Amino acid sequence: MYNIHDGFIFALLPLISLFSIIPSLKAQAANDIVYEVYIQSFCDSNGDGIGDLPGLISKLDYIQDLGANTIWMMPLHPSPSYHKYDVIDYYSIDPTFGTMADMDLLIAEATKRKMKIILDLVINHTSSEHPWFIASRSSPDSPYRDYYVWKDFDSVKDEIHKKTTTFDSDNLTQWHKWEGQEDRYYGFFWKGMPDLNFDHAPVREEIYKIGKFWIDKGIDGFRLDAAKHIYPDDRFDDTRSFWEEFTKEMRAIKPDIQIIGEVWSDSMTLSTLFKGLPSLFNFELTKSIPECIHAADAGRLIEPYLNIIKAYKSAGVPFEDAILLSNHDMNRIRSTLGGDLQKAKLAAAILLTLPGTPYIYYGEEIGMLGIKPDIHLREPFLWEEDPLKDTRWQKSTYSVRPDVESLEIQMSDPNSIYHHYKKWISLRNNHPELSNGTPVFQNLQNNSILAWIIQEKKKTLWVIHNLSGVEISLPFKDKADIVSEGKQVHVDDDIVIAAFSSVLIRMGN
Ligand SMILES: [Ca+2]
Repeated sequence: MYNIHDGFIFALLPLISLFSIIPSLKAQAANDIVYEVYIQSFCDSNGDGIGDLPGLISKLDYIQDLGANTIWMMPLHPSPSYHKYDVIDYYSIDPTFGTMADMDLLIAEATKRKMKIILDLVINHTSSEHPWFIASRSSPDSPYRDYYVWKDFDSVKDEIHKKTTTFDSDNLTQWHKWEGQEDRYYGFFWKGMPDLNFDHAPVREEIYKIGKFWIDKGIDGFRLDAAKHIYPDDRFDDTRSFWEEFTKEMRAIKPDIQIIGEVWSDSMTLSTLFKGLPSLFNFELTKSIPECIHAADAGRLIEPYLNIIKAYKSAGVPFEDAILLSNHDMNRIRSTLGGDLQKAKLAAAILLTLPGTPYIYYGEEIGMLGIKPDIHLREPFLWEEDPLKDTRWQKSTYSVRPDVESLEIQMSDPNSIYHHYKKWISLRNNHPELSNGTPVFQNLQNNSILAWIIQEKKKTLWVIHNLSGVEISLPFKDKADIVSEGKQVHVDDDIVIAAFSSVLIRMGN
């Protein structure tokens, strides 16, 4: 047991009060908890082994009971790929997932539960099998030719050489050949994903029409895939302007539309995008949470986090921090933490006590495992002890029983990671100051304690995470509510925090 010397808690001074210097800048709805679903792996309703929309509908009560109020659905449009990030029709549902009637029902059932739906919108590129591209690639004279970016191969080479092109890419492999065509077309990710040409006004009109279609259907927000790549890096200003126009167009249809962008970049670059993309995934924070746990060093989180927020606020534009432990493109958090369930629980408690909007990747709440390649990050959810109840479009490599216990087992075990998630989500939902408040980090003279306070009117909320593998004891010289345990301690009682555990304490009158 680690003992901090008596009276310590009262001797504390705020270590860093950067947060109080600049007023809170908040965009969009607050206090949401988002649950990211990979439809294919979630729940199958018709016995073909592939997760689908009716399956998801049947699990809305589960997601709501967990405490999330918003669902981010990974792409559901028809697509030749298993992951669906290359769309061939933005106005319909991939038949393996269901029908438009199923989607309408999902939206209605979500609305009935006051839950929100965020659609994954992939507009940087289409599939090479999208009718626009089929027409575009058919002839230089096609009316759809300019929906994509075509260039004469020699000029591509020339311009890359001279570095004068506006569509230059140091990587020539981003200019692809289509058989029978002299010119090359631009595809940032690969030849099956040709980039749309946002210099061409009709393309922008098509995108806004798609947005309007889904807003009219009743969805609540968009998660914008590959938002950094609308134009190549040397035209980043144009990318920024596009998103400002996009969000303005969407807000004209639905003023409270939620817009979340996926941009892999440094926080200073991100801050320049908030006008158009008022919420961005905080991937830098995603990295520092497991790092601070690994090193049992609070500074590994506090320092980068304060730098991120300082950069974000420097733009002077409202933003909503989208925080996460992992997603469909990243190793699952429990795997990052060596498979350790206690550490995975600690990571969850840290995420769920930090400001912003937490995004929980499906299966994280039952401690699913998975490391790259990507397909293993997207394994079937384990609902019951009977594996036949799982989706079975792929055989799991990492998330297998008993390494990962099924939800059924975990529901009857109060110490399961599932109940841990439920508890900390509930604490967050009942203490909006956690997401909206201003955390002031505390130096407890022990690097393995990550702690901050949030000042309420007359009370102080303490968030304390024990990053170490040993129990610690904190002497509180007053009456304190251990909110997270639902009990009070009295004068001269110590508050004991188990290894890799967290407490929420309220002090004051
Ligand atoms: Ca199915």
